[in-house]
Amino acid sequence: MTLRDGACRRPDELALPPASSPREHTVARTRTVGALGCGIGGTMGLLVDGKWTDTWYDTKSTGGGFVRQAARFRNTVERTPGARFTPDKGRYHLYVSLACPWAHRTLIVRALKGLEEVIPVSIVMPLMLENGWTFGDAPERSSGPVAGAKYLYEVYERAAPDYTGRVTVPVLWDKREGTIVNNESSEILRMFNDAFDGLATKSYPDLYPEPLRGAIDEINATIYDTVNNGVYKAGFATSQVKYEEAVRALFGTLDELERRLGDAPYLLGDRVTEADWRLFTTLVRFDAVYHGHFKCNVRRIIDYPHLHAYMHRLLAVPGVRETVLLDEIKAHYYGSHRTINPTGIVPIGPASI
Ligand SMILES: N[C@@H](CCC(=O)N[C@@H](CS)C(=O)NCC(=O)O)C(=O)O
Repeated sequence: MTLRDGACRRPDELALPPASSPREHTVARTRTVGALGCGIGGTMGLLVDGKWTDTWYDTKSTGGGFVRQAARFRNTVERTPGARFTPDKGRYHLYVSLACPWAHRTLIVRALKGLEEVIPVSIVMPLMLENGWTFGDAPERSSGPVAGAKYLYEVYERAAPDYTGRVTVPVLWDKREGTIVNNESSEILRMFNDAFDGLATKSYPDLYPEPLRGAIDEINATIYDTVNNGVYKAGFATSQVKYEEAVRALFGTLDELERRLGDAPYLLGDRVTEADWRLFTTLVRFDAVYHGHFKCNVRRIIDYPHLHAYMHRLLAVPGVRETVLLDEIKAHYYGSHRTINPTGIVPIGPASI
């Protein structure tokens, strides 16, 4: 098994497009190394009354615990005639990061339904430092319909000049009104599954079928709290107690999911639902990033036979592999979170996931 160019995959295992050039990362890293901060200023920011401020997550007021802010833009694209936002080819634009597990959900459903031509995408650069998410020079890295923007926060400013809050991906942008429709991945995922179904070029089973909704909501809630957001609660904790609380809950759920997946191929039985894709984006990053960078090192996914096979079952679904760029994922996490990895060094392993 050879490790090439710092890749964490066997070349035959994930045939993926290359990440941004290592030189690009090095340049950005050198430029910002003086701005490292721990807790107050430094390498990540938010908008306050429409003004960008370089501020890391505040964990002082929560006893060292990381608390994720609720998304602010919560409109819905719906098929109801006369609705403000109705599905339409080319009307909407999606802003994502390939590193981000939340944005990844939306990219997966977009790929599964063949919505690539219907909803074009802009992919921010891997590093998120003192200006937050940044656009690049390549066409797919550009700011899309918000012409001239260098940073994602300008997209938020355009939608709400007085916006206060974090500037996150994914963002669903409406070209017609020139505003953000929604910046909550779980809701964008459902819109792609449902409202955009009539524009889909590939048929894919409903990910939120009526009879399973209660069970999906229930398992989503546990997985969101202890796994999807759980890894962040572990990684961004600034107290031992909060860190351990998060890690114990995380592995409690993973152990439980391992038992569940011993009996059925998917979380809710024989059919794949949105709950599987929401879990997948965390699992696929786990061994390469969360295990080391976020100190979730009790076990790796590869150590769980059923979870590991399940992750690979989902990875093998046509269209999904192309959405998983492990080099870019690693470059983002290890390079951007300077409070927990001040050198920005990106580890070369694991050899495979
Ligand atoms: N609730 C949001 C969370 C999205 C989110 O936190 N995205 C991260 C990237 S993984 C982000 O953009 N963080 C920037 C920040 O917090 O400043 C969703 O699920 O859409």
